[in-house]
Amino acid sequence: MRLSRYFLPVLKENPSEAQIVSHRYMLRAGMIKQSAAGIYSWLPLGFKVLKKIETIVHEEQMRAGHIPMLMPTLQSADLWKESGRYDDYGQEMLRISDRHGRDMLYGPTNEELITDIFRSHVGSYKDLPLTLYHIQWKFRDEIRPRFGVMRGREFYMKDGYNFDLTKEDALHAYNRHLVSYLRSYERMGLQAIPMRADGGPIGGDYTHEFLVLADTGESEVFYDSAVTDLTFGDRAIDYDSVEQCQGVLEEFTSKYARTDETHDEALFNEVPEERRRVARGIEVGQIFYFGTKYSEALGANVQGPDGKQSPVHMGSHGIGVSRLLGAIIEASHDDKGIIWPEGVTPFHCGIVNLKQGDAEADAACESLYDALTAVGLEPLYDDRKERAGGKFATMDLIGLPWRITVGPRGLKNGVVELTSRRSGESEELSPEAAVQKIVEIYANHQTGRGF
Ligand code: P5A
Repeated sequence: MRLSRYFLPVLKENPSEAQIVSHRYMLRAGMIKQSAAGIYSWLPLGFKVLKKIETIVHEEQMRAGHIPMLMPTLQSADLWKESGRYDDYGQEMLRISDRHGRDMLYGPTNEELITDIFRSHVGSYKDLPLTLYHIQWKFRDEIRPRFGVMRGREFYMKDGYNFDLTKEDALHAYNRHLVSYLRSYERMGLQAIPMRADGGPIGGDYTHEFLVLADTGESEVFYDSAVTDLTFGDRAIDYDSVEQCQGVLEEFTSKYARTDETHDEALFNEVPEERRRVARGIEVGQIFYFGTKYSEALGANVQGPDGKQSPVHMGSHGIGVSRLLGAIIEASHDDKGIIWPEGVTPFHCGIVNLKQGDAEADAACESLYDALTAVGLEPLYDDRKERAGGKFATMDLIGLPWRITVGPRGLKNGVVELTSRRSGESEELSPEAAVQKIVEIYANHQTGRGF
């Protein structure tokens, strides 16, 4: 993409409404624009990162054997009246009536809708196990929408639902989700710690939230610092293996880590004092096992091998896809702007032309641009007639992890400069070597072209 042809409305001033750094940088980098309280338009740069995160979530869900689909944002109230949650959900639910006076709502979650789909089409244990998921906009009329996409009213969520014959099978699905979530967050450059939590309006008493530690997080958390040493890494996992998934769950959840809702001071005090931490975190996902809560209410039964009918065992599992942009920025920025992890960066690298209009510099930039594009990478080429300082400030603000700087002086010696956004370190390389290095950096990350 050439910056002269892109739509990147960066702001020079700090927007006064933004209280936390991620919100400030998302507005300043021209990623989002508020359209109403807690409701945002996703401008091209923000949309690109949103889609990268969404792609990682899809890839990891499908890798775990979960099946993608799409349900609508608007739902009929009937199913919610059947489950009893129409009244329970209270003012967080946006209620609408259509021209015929029928009660509708903008879905805050989809347990009822998916259970209805299941009961219409599945009646036998032979069709189990089954996990369906979608990534769709949700609406919760939060009393205090704030911090930009972090606590929105309209927000983008991955929500998955498992259907199993027995509690044991459903717990395997739960563990499978935990593993797939660990992998997803790590690909986004995040450490998200599973912590025992509360079921809230979704229900069930077996649930973990995934928290990214950050001072600006809305949740108070209590944990044994040993949990921050754990990483999933690139280990191979067989998602069908009950033992392997259970093993990962035990490894990642056996140490004390709880949100304030389930915090137990006596248990916490058993953690050696020097490892006890009280901190704040951003909830980027939550998994639930709630058994037959919805299947009983909606009559979603399956026939077992013995011919007997019983309500299907279920759980639901959510990732806050739009919230993740804020969480990643909270975890990865400096005073100049965002620092995108390679896995989610909107463009793989920036190209800064120090002397636009200089025939040699222009040609060198064009050839770098072509070489990177030819190997499937997406550069953002700042081809504007601007001073170098302004170009650097924009690149630093929007946070591309790598920048190639091209100027007549370097070209005389056959070199360009490759700079890491994270370390600030630069090295002089031939243009070919710079391309090669970027190719190597991204060899371990998803590289496909974004939107
Ligand atoms: C699990 C999937 C559920 O709704 N039903 C379907 C279950 N869980 S949840 O914890 O309530 O939400 C899942 C994740 O969505 C994100 N989230 C939000 N993101 C932005 N703004 C909001 N107002 C908001 N509310 C929830 C969180 O990341 C949460 O973990």
